This record gives sequence, structure tokens and C-alpha cells, in this order.
Amino acid sequence: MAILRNRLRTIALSGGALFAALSPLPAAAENASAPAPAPAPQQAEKPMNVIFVLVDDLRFDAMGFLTPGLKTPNIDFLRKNGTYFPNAVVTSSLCSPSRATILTGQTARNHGVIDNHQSSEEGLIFFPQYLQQAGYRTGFFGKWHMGDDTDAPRPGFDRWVSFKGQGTYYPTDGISPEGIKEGQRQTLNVDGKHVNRKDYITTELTDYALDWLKEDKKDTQPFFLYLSHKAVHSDPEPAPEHKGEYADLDVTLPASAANTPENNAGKPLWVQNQRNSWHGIDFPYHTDEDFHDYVRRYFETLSSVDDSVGRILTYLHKNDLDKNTMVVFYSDNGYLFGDHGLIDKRNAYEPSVRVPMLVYAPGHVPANKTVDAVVRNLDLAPTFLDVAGVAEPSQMEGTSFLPLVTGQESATQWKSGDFVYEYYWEWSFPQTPTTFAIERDRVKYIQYHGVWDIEELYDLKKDPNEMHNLINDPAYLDNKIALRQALYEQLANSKGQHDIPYGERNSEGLVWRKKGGPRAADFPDRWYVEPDLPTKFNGYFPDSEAKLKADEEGKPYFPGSAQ
Ligand SMILES: [Ca+2]
Repeated sequence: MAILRNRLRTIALSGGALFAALSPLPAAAENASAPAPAPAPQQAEKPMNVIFVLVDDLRFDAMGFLTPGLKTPNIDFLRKNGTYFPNAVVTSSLCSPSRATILTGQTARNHGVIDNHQSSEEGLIFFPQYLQQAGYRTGFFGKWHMGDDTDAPRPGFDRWVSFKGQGTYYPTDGISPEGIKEGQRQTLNVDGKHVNRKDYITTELTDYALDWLKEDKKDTQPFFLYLSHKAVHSDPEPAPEHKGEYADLDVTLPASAANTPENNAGKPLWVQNQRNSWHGIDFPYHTDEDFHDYVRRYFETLSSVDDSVGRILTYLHKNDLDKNTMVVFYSDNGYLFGDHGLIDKRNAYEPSVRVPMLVYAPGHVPANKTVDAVVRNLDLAPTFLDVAGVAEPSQMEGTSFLPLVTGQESATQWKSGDFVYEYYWEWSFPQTPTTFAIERDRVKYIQYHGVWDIEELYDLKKDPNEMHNLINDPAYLDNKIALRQALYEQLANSKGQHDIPYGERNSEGLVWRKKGGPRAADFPDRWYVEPDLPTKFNGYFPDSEAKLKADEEGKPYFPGSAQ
């Protein structure tokens, strides 16, 4: 710990001089097991506090300093006074798999949380468990969301405030008018006890987080605060004080949202078919809402996250904690605003895999700096442990990027290996196939599993918006072959196996169809429906007699609801 304190302080004073000789850091356990010397002043100092602010589904550019008209003064403060990582990415762009990666430092193929539903956490070790061992006080506040079954406290946290699955924006959401009258409310699990919700979710989670910080106002113990917002996940509901504040905002959707021959050129069939689906710009979440309006609500919901950041920064400043606290602002996955006709996430395109990332620690992390290295959610756990002086455990797969954060290393010196992406097909959202991708030196190769479709290759340096598929460009043949092979090799799990048993791909396959013959088949007639049907969520829930009856009567169905 003392060495880390030295390292962070020295870097702060030297403005980014090379201190590679100090790396790698020894484990805290080794420090602790060393013979106890006479206490030196530096050893009496605590390691840095960390506040990890995790937003849900925040698009990479949904921050005021990147989007004209969007006001996020507190997030912008972090950017101006901290370091911005424009190429932060996630190895799986979906809530539960990404959250599991952040917490375990493992990829989905190794932690096994491959979807948002039946996700076992058995055998997983979360990084805060190591922080507790290193003397940290740890608190979790908000959305955990690995499966929907339980909100019970998980290992690694001294304070636990959470809810099942996605939770709700307001305490009365999802409760019948009679229930509301009788005083029923959504609940939070606070250290194992259910407590009625009182306020708008973002505000309430921040209240709990700040109350927990105040319990150790004298800052006698280092802390790690994991503030995991529900916002701004669909369907975003703003707080009363922010409702309508962007009613007049001129929202511009990406140029690739339009259904044009130019935009469709080189895009897989599944992409073109998805635009008229739950996750498509032409039928967003099976509604007829103008997506410009959706974006306005999304930004209004973000305003409370910005307020929350402001309250945290004020608390740190007032209590003289900002000198020894690192704030990391992040999202569990990206979000498409109609890019390539798609909304939400899951695919391997840039707006889906890129996330906002800001690191603020005045005196330790350079202000107003941009580091364009590709850093992954996989690298967060080793980085947080590095801050605490804890060596990376063997099961973790990422690399600490603390030297990039402190300015000790430049982006060109950063060697983290390829960015490998995996997403596993979900029956509940069948529009997006299983997707594997790899990015090396800003060239991205994408492959789909189990569908009759094309591969993709993009040169992100020349084509950051992924408009020109180079998969059949002879100039990129070597890239294609090398990246296909590297993807296959690197997707093996820790046992050297592939989770989906499948053979290595080395060609396009026998895909032809007769010129002038029948075109691709259409979807079933019964799948073509009106927007905003009361039954629009029914397909998400398991089949049953009750659901069949609800379908026939045109009524919404939720498991357990009387029909
Ligand atoms: Ca998410």
C-alpha cells in the first residue's frame, strides 16, 4: 500500500515521469505478511478510496461535452478535471454478462453469465472480496442484475442496497392502484432486510450511498463505493424535476439509421431485418414512438445521474476527500440510437461496444487529458485491485490500466492484446445472432454463429462509422485470415474449449442462390402487428395456459398475475 501511495504521489508530482521500475506492485497480502517495521509516516497513510459510478446502457457520446444541447455539467467536470478514455469497450454488450465481467475480471466464456436470465454466480469471486481482505470498506448500491431471482446480499460488500432484476424507476411502478392506496411500494434489500422504496431510483440510491459514506466521516478506513444506477436503461423515466427539459432539443439520429441502399450495402441480412423489430429503429420496443422522443426521455433520465455525480463531488470536496479518492464513471454497455437501423445493444458495432469512461482523481490523474487506448471492462477489476495494492489473481483475464490512468504509460506503450467480443443468442430477443468479433490495430472482424449470413471487416481508422464492409476486399485478405484464426484461438475458455462446440471457420461456405429464383422467405404473417399492443411483453415470458388465455384476450401477461 505504501508503495502505491508513493507511486500515485510521485506521479502526481512528476507529471507523468516514467516509474516503470516500480511495477508490478506487490500483493497487499505480501505486505501484510512481511515483518512489521516501525511505523513510517507513509505506511500510516491509507490507499486511495474509489467511487465507481456505473450507468446502465449509456451511449459513448451521451455526455454534454460530446453532444450539443445535452447538459451534464458534473460529468463534464470529471472530463475537464480528469482523464477521458474515448475507446473504452465491453467484451459483451449486455447487462448481466458485462456486469459479471466487471465484478470478476473474467470473460463471459469463463464466468458463465451468458445472458440476463438464468445466471448462476456459483464459484465466482468478485473483486470487492479482495478489497475487503486488503482492509477496504465496501458498499454496493443499485442494480446487480445477474438473473431475476434474488436481491440477497452478495459476497464482498459490507453494505448492500439492491433489488431484483431491472428494478423500477419509481416506488409505485408495477403496483396496482389498489395496492398503492394500501401503501404497497417496491422494495430495496438493505443488508438482507426489505425496506420500502421512498423516492425516484437515482436519487434514492445516491441518498443511501452518501449515508454510508457519512458513517465513516473521519475517513478512518479506505472505501470502495459501487454505485450501480438503474438509469438510463429502457424504458427511461425521468425524475419529476427533469421531465420535459429536452422537449425542444433538436435530436439528430445517426446518418446510418436511414433505410437506404447505401446504408444497407455490405450489411448482413439479420441487420437489415432487425430494423423492423423490438430492437430496430422502425419498431422500437414494439411501439410507434418517434425515436427522437425516446432520446429526449433518455437524456432527461440521465440528468438525475448527473445530479448524483454532483452530489458525490460536493461531498468529497466538503469533507476533504477529493485528494485521496478516485472517481470512475462508466457504463455496462453502449447503446445504439438507430445506427445501421438498430437500437439498444448486443451487436459488435462501435456504438454497442463503446462506453463512456472518465477517471477523476485530482493530483493523481492528469486533468483534461484524453487517452485513446482500447481499454476493456475486463481490465477494471485488475485496475481497482492495483489501486489498492493487490496483485491480480490468476483467474482474472484483464490487465490493470492504472499506468494509463496515472499517465505513467502512454496509449502507444499500452499492450493489452486483442479486443475479443462475444455475445450469445437469446431466444427472447432472437433478432441478434450469436456474435463473435475481434479488433486488432483498429481493424475489426465480425462473425456470426448459426445463421446463413455474411461476415464483416471494418478498418476503424478510415471508417469509424463502419459503413464499408471490407470482408471481400482483396487488400484485406491477410487481415481476414489472421483475425479469423486469432478469434477462434482466443475464444477458447480457460480449459481450452469452446463453449459452443463448433468448427473453425476458414471460408464463407456454400451460400449461393439461383439468380432469378425465389427470394428469401418472409416472416410469418402473425408476426406483423400494430404498435403498442397491450400484449407486447407476453412473448418474453414462459408459455402457460394462463399466458395463452391472455394472448387470446389481447391482455398483458406477467407470470403469477391472475388472468
Ligand atoms: Ca446494460
